Amino acid sequence: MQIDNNLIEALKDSESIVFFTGAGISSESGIATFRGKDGIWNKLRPEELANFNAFMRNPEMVWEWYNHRKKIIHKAQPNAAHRTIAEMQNHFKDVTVITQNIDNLHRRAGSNKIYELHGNIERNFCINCKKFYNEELDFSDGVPKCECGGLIRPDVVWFGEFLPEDQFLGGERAAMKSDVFFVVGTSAVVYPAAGLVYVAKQSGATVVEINIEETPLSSIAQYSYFGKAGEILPTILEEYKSIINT
Ligand code: BJW
Ligand code: ZN
Repeated sequence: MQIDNNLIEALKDSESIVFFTGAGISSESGIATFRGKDGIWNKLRPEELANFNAFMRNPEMVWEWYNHRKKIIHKAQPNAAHRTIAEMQNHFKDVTVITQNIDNLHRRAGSNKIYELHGNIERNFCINCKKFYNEELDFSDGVPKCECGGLIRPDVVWFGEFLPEDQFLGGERAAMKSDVFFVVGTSAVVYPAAGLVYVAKQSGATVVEINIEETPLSSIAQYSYFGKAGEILPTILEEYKSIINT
C-alpha cells in the first residue's frame, strides 16, 4: 500500500488530528460489524432492534443480544488499528478519537481523549428514574429492574434517541479544529454522527478515509485507502515516522 506523499506532508504540518471510527475498526478484533458483507444486521434490520419500542415490546430479546455482544467484547483485544491511533499521541500535539463504537477498545488501547457518540456497553440505567447500574447485572429473575421498579437498559443510543450532548459537542469541536480527520471503518450512514465528517471538511480539514469498501463519504475524502484499518493505519504511521526522521 503506497501512502501519498502529500498526506504525509499534511500530517507534518498538523497539530490536531482526529480519528472518527465505526464498527469496522473493531472487526479485526473479532467483533462483527452491523452492515456490510459480514454485518450482524444482515438478517435483522438495525432500526428494528436498536430502538426503545423494540426494548419495551421484548426486553428479553434486546438484552439477549447485548449480553451476547458483551461476552464477545470482553474477550476481544484492541487490534493494530486501535494501538496505532493510541501511539499517534506520541507524535502529535492533539489526538482525538470520536467513536460510534460502544466496545471500549480505544480506551483499552491507551487513547485518552475519546468522545463516545453512541454510549458504552459497560453502563446501564433505569428507564424510569435514570439511576445508573454499572456493576454486573443479575438476569436470574429475568430482565433486571431498578429499586424503583423500572426496567434497566444498556446505556447506548438507539434510533430516534438523542446523542449524549457533551460527547457530541466535544466531537464537533474537535472536528472543527482538526487539521487531518481520519474516517475509519464506518459505513457513514447513521446521523448525526456521520455529519461530523462534513463539519471537519467545511472547517478546512484534510479528510482521509480508510475502509474495505467505498462509502457515501468516499467522494468527499481527499485520500481514500481501501483495505483493512489494522494494516493501513500502521503503514501511515511508519511512513510518517520514517520521513520525520530523515
Ligand atoms: C472495515 C473493516 C476493516 C469492515 N477495516 N473498514 C432518515 C430516516 C429515518 C431516520 C433518520 C433519517 N435520517 C436520519 C435519521 C435518524 C437516524 C439515522 O441516522 N438513520 C439512518 C440509518 C437512516 N439516527 C438516529 O436516530 C440517531 N439519533 C437522532 O437522530 O436523534 C435525533 C432525533 C431524536 C428524536 C427523533 C428523531 C431524531 C441515533 C442513532 C443511533 C445509532 N445507534 C447504533 C446502535 C448503538 C448501540 C449498539 O452498538 O448496539 O449505533 S446503530 C449502529 O450504527 C451503531 C453504530 O454506531 C452505527 C454506525 O454503524 P458503523 O459503525 O458505521 O458500522 P457499519 O457496520 O455500518 O459499517 C462498518 C464499516 O466498516 C463498513 O463500511 C465496512 O466496509 C467497514 N469495515 N471491516 C476497515 N477491517
Ligand atoms: Zn429506577
